[in-house]
Amino acid sequence: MCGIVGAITHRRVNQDLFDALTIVQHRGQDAAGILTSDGRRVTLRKGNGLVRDVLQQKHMLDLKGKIGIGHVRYPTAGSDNPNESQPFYVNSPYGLGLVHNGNLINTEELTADLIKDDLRHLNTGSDSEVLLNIVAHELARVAQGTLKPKSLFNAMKGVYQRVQGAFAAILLIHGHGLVAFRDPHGIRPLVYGKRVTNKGDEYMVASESIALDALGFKLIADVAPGEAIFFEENGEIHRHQCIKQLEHTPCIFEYVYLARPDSVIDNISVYKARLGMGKALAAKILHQRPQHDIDVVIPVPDTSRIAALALSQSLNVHYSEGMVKNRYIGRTFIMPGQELRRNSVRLKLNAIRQEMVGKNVLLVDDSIVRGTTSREIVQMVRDAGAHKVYFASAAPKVCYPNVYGIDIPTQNELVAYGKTEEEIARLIGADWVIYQDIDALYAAINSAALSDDAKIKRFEDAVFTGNYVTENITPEYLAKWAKKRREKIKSAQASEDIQDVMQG
Ligand code: PCP
Repeated sequence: MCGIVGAITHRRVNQDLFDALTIVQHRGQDAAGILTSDGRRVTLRKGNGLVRDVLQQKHMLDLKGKIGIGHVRYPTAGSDNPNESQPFYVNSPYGLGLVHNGNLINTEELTADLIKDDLRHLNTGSDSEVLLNIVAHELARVAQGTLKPKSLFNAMKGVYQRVQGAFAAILLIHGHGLVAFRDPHGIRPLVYGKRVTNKGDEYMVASESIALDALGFKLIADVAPGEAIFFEENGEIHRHQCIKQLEHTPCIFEYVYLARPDSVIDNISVYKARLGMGKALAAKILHQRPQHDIDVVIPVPDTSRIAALALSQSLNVHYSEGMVKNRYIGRTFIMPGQELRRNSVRLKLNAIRQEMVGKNVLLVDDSIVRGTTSREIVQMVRDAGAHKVYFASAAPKVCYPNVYGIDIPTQNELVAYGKTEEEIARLIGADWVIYQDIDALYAAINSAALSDDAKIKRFEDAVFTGNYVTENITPEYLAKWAKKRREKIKSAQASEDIQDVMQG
């Protein structure tokens, strides 16, 4: 997952983009970038690092214009190449910039077509560069002078026919405006909103509604699956359903972990969904162990706090913030490399001895993925004097890779794959492990729908069920995917080793 933003304003847009990216920083800490257009020139600044580090004052001064897009990158295995950070830019037709969240699943075929048939050059291994070039090719097919909405949507139809997978994207067309578009399943989130000023209306598109809230934009709607919205520089907006909307299956992991709790995604409150997850988990605990001996419920901060609070209230058991998170350490799940993740757990979290000594502690986490965090924390809590350590996951067992842009790629890395709860408990050193059921997770999220028609029949939930919503995700595809990932990790490690030798 990544975070994307785009805006058209009546003043310099750079600060709004910077602020919005800072707000969606939790969606990616690896790289950041902004591209703006002032009608004459397109300016791009991007690189590896946090928003505040990549976009310093000197860079901000260069980012001129009232229209722009921005990106924060969440890394996937082995991708620390600053050239793969976004936005991407191509100069023809018009001058196009693109930011993309998600992952295409037919990148190989698209790459071959782009090179062989469309005679385009790709300079990185990024599927987002592929997406931009597909868009550029389709636009060039229809472009004649000033771009009219009809031609644009015609081109976008061509894009939708060629591209498969997950994509929420914002395109900047120099001299024309912004285009927001989202895959026909609506897997990754994308919203837009309006800010009224005395100079006229301003628009922002973003991965999460919180970016709009914080900057004074009023949420208008989610970009619909298969839709493209053209925000013209003159303030006109055109919406068009470019391809038949398939079953709307938003990513379930957004509600579990990825999104900030104060966001509303597809008209479902993330905060309320997490409260529901806690309540549902409490019900399962009471069902399995009506006579449980839990003395205290402690969340593994930050994401699980809300679920843990609801769980403790439902169980009527004391809630304690007995684990403290170092606010200067980021989200470890979205850090590249297993070694880095393991080391960061101890630096990130610490146990308050007085809250757990001699007690039966129920730790609550939003999810257990590789088990790195849970293993370290269980040990930490034991070292702090807990009598028994139980571990509850607000999500079901994560057993399958994600091919739509979240770094959960190979089964062997997943602690729950092929294991019972007892085996997992032994592996992470806990006295008892309990997971949410998938039906209960669905019910919890749907209970947070802000209207009846927002309820979702099927989520993109393959990490829990192994059922992929797009076609072509066969065992062969997944095996190839895993192989590619291993190769990428190897080559990234090799280049790190070379750097060590050179520096050493
Ligand atoms: C992540 C999540 C679980 C961890 C990682 C699961 O925490 O909340 O605690 O991953 P693992 O099983 O592979 O260790 P963070 O990324 O630190 O995010 P946050 O603080 O937002 O909960």
